[in-house]
Amino acid sequence: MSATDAMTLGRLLADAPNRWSHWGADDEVGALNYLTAEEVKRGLATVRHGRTFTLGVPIATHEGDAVFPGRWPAKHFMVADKAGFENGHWHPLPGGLEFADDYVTGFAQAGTHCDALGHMWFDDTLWNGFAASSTNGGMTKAGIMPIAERGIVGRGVLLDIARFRGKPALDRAETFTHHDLMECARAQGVEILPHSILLIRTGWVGALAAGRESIGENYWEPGLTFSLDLVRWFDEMQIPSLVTDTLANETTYEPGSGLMLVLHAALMRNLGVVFTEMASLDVLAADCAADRRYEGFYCASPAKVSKGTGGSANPVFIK
Ligand code: UVW
Repeated sequence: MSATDAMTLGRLLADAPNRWSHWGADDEVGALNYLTAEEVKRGLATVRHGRTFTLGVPIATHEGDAVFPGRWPAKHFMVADKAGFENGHWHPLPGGLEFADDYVTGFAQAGTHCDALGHMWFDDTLWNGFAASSTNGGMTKAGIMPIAERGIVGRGVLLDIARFRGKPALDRAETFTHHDLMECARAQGVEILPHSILLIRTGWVGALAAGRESIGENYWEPGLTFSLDLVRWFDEMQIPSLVTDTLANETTYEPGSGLMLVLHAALMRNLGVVFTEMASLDVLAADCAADRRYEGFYCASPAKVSKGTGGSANPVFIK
């Protein structure tokens, strides 16, 4: 194939649906517009027991957090602690109060996080047609703030693809499609409804944390893989948000073309689907397998990082 006929995202997605301008020229939250007050109440109505699951992974761990190649783990520093008071660096406040303070630094896209809709783009254009130059020096369009202000709240459906396939975790580069999601839902006895927030468990984050998988060279994680039908299905189902226990919410390369992170383009940039990556879903999945209930109230919001490309989150799922 010559350089001129090489496959590009523009060509691959030429006939794929696109929701730019659907919610107005200034929209920065995309498919979250599907999460109306009715959807919040629909999510609340799923709660039976009040069992609560927090879906964030630990960050700044002693072992080093799993991060996508090219990034590095969060770092945590103690700024004030008891030792600092003992060695005279710090002095008690009037009245005798002492304190511990710390400083955490790291990538917005490390640990469990939501991506801003403008986080990735091609052809110099972000979500909703905003110019890629609006990212210069900070996201002035489609950054994380509008998503953080709105929150991601509604009916969540867990699709445990790993358990469905009878394995603790999917393999490196193992893929699945929307047909697999629908079959998994059928097997679990749960319905994917329009506007459902999809939580997809592959077991990958758990496998990374346990050292059964590693980042290493030629990293290629399992996940959803692109097809035009899949993108149309997300659009027809009006899926507002996709949550996975992988670092990037999709398999790393599209097996047919070798293009990278195609769903970031097809779902995030073009449809405005909000991605939450690196969620911890193993404990929730075990509970769902035990009581055979795979729906619940999902509630998340990223940190309000001014002009940020993303923000850490600790989503909550209530059954
Ligand atoms: C990757 O880690 C590549 O995904 P994101 O940048 O969307 O977090």
